[in-house]
Amino acid sequence: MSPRQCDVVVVGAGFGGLYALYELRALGLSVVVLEAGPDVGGTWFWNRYPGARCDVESVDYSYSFSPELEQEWRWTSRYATQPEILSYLRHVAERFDLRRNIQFDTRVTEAHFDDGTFRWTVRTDTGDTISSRFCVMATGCLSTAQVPDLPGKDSYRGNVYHTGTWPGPVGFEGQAVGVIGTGSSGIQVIPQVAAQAEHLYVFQRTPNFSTPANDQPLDPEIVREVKAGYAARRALAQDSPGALPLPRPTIAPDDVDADERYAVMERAWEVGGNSMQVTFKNLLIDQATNDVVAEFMRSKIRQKVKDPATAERLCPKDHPFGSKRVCKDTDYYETFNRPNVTLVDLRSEPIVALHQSGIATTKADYQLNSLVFATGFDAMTGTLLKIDILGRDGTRLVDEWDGGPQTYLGLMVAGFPNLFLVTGPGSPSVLTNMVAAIEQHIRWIARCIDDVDTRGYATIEARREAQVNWVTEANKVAEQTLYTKANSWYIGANVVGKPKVFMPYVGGFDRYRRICEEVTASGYRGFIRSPADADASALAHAAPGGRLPAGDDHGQRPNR
Ligand code: N01
Repeated sequence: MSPRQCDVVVVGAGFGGLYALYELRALGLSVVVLEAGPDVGGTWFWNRYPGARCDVESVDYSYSFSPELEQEWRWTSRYATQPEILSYLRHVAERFDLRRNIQFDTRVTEAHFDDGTFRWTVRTDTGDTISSRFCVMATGCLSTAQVPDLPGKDSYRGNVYHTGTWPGPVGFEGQAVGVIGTGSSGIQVIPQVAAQAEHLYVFQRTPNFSTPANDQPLDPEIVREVKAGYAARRALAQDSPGALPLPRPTIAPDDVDADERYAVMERAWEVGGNSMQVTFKNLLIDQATNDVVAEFMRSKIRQKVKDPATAERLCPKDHPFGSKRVCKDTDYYETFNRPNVTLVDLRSEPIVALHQSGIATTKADYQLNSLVFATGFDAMTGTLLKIDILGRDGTRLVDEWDGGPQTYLGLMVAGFPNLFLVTGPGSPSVLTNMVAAIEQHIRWIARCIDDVDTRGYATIEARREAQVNWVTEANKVAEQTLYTKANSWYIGANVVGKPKVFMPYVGGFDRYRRICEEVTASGYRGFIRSPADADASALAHAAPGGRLPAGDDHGQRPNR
């Protein structure tokens, strides 16, 4: 049977895939979206553990592409819960009639480029084969759950969960529960489990910094103000390093006296959320500045946690503030004041093994009915490398990235024509408001594909030299910061054997966005478009394998 044909295959139907479909379809392209899950949502579909909530304010963690959507959707709280974000994405799918081009329950297993036809052949675990001119990997940065290979892992007979692949509603009443991991997911799930379980054991390897989310219902008056000024709010975010409408810090700790220094941090603590990250300038560059904030954060932990020994074990001391994702919590530290919660410090009593009924450490044996892995993800590269991606001359992406991911702008990889990454390694992605980063990438990709077509090219790909320069530049910027002082997932440190490369671009969303715009304006500097003699006036239809005719169901099952 000959494969289905389309212009673009998009992999994933989360924030990235849905918006890619919307933009690309608007260009008259036939698009097929392949999604492993049974519904839209991507990361926000699977991370449905109790307490899952966004750590970017809901009014900002939302699409900006449709002013009508902005005005009609009503967020109910400062930080949206996972169910609310999923409802939003379902609404987007309905409102823009996106579902007709999405095939659910379909995991992409292979994507192979053919040098002769300039087409990608995409295969799935459902036996589908699709042939497309372009392939957009909207596979998410945090979509492959990471379970550590602990001794005896398979002998444990209790219930096992991972926060990133949560099965649906789960009850812990009357149970002894263990949670391994105290990152953003652990810090959110732990208070929820503690409220249900008979006893909760928190297995902590590294304490993290967490600021209060100070979540609250959104005041309708504030919502009205935000909606009236959305355009300006989005514009401010576009010109900020984190793609967020936050003020830029202007002072260093030494610019003010001790009282004012403390007051700056106290005000930020009261506001909560991301405020602590914009207290002082150069917070992630200057160690002395960072020490001031880190010590303030530790003092707050000591105030909140009644038992001094437990408080001390919860104080992060091995990495700068913000060099790992700063968590936002609701009652996390207070949870350790509950009589039914025990903090197990894996630095002083490492895990020896899991056994049939629990976990043995070097000091004790913990009997557990359920075990929750809040142990994170094979971030940024894991999901892409699980797909067998073959580029020009049969080059495998997994081999190209053997020493760590190499991209040009986090958008394309040399040797892989017409393959686009959405918020790939080498772009600001996870260091920013992801929705804004996704929108910026999708717009860039859509424009690029349109340019390729209208100018009569068949392919575009990154020049290897441009890629090498970009990777060098991204590494140089990272090395000037304190980010590289932490064993974080940003650097692949959480996955045994993963190359230690700082993956996101740390130079700021505003700067990065301008670089991307300059590249487009320069006629795609650093990219090769072929055939070299394509005429600027050539029609898209004249290109090899040119656009399929648009039709009502053209994205679903195109007829050629
Ligand atoms: O994962 P993590 P996450 N033995 O990698 C521990 C986003 N997110 O799912 O630090 C014992 O941060 C590990 O310990 P250590 C957000 O971007 C956002 O929590 O490696 N422990 C760590 O404590 C975030 O950064 C939201 O020593 C082990 C934990 O597991 C990203 O997702 C909510 C271990 C993993 O922390 C990932 O967060 C949730 C082992 N063998 C997630 N292996 C919001 O928007 C790992 N750990 C709020």
